[in-house]
Amino acid sequence: MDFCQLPGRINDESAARDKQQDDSAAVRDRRQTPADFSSIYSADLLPASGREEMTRGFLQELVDILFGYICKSSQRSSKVLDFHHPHQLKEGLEGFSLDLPDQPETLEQILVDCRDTLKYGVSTGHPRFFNQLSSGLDVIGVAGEWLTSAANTNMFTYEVSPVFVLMEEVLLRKMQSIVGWSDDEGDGLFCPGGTISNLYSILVARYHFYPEVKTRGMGVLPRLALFTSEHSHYSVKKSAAVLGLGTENVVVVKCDERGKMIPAELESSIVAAAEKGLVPFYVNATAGTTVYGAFDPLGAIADVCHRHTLWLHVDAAWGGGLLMSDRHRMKLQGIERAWSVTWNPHKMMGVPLQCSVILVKKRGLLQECNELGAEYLFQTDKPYDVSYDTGDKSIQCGRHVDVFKFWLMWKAKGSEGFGSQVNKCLENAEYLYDQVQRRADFELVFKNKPEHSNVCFWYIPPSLRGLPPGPDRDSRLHQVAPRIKGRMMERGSVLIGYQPLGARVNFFRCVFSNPATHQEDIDFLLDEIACLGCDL
Ligand code: ABU
Repeated sequence: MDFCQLPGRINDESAARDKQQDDSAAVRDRRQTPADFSSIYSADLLPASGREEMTRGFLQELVDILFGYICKSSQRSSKVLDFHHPHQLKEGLEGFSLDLPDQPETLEQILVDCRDTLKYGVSTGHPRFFNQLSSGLDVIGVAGEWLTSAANTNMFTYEVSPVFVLMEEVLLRKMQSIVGWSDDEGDGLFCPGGTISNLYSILVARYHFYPEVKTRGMGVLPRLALFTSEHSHYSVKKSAAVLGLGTENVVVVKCDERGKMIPAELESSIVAAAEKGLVPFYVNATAGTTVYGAFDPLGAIADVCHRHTLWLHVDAAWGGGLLMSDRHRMKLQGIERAWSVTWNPHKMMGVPLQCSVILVKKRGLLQECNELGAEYLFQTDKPYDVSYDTGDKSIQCGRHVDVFKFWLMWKAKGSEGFGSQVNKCLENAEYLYDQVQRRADFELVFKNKPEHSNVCFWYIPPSLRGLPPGPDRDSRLHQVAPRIKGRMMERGSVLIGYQPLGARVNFFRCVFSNPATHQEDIDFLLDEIACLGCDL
């Protein structure tokens, strides 16, 4: 494939900065004598007796690998990804094999495997990774995850996680107060991702209105209806399927051009559903939609929910981070009226995956809804306040410790640090918006300024520039983003997502959640897209 050259200015500046980092890494490397692990096995490490030094040496090697990866992830001259097709990775590459052996392999091989795993993965901390809502590589967050893994415990009881359980309480209280709930309301849980947090919201909403469903099952329910916007996350429908409510009973409410739910449409959908014999009970409003980054008008939606006595959930998985910014939190005005909120710190706040929270306004509801009181775990005669055995609020038994890395990052940055991080990402979005508007080879998907860090646009290759709007231009434009993306993955210089939406053919969605991204990366992105697509 005949790819054009990378823009010189960007390369020169990036290479000079990367060289400084390389130099200091080289000095550091020369000071270390590489250890020989070619005949050492995992059985030679702790807990084998007297193996403290061997274990320290091995972990030191691993730290060096991770440190090298972290340095490389921030270097603009390094690739975002070294793409291989699944069959290539399965077949094995230069000594990297996914196959599992019967006999133990040496620690030297184990270290090579660690290096290769990172090498063939995607560098989501790279300043030019724009593909996902969660990105970045926070050193304190990584340290928190290491510690969590070393602690290797379970969140279900205070007995085995005294510190982490209390940290969870502290973080949940803090987030509830930032949402705007009073001190005597609010409950919550850290969950394995935003989809599960949204699922919890439907589960507790159903239990709130029909508590007998827990014991008597679906037979006690009328045909329940849920409401969510056409731009909302698919997890609402998925949860309706999982919870036995049925995807057909999820009523999809119309949005305006900008992707915001129209409150009048919500109200008429509720009335229409009731007239058809359905029983409305739950509304999901989105604060920060996945593709457009739109904020539903929460106050007006709360008014509708109040009039019809419906549970209001706000999916702020993506937008919740903006609550940390004095400049942007007003975009979530009305969130305090929600009965439950999803907020994913692993997105806009840059906490390493995974870190998602469901907040429920009514205290005790999660416990009542989910508790089963397994006597082998949740004994009531333990020698401490067993209300801290929070595990029965969950639909899981074993639950990963997601809280520590987040708590540690909050300590390290303070609330203000998160606020500045959010501000910077939104400044980047405005910069991209301005650049796209300025350039003749790009077109915005909607004209309004970004509210969140999402910027949606098409690249218009030279062959399409003179074409009138219509089905011919649309069908050709639809093929542009996937073809550029394919080339981009081969080249590995940058990564951005694309999708169609409604009547709009495939377009790029750029999102910023990595504070390492600078304006030069945004210039690079646009130049690279233009370069990869100029012959289409
Ligand atoms: N839960 C949504 C994540 C989607 C994305 O990163 O684009």
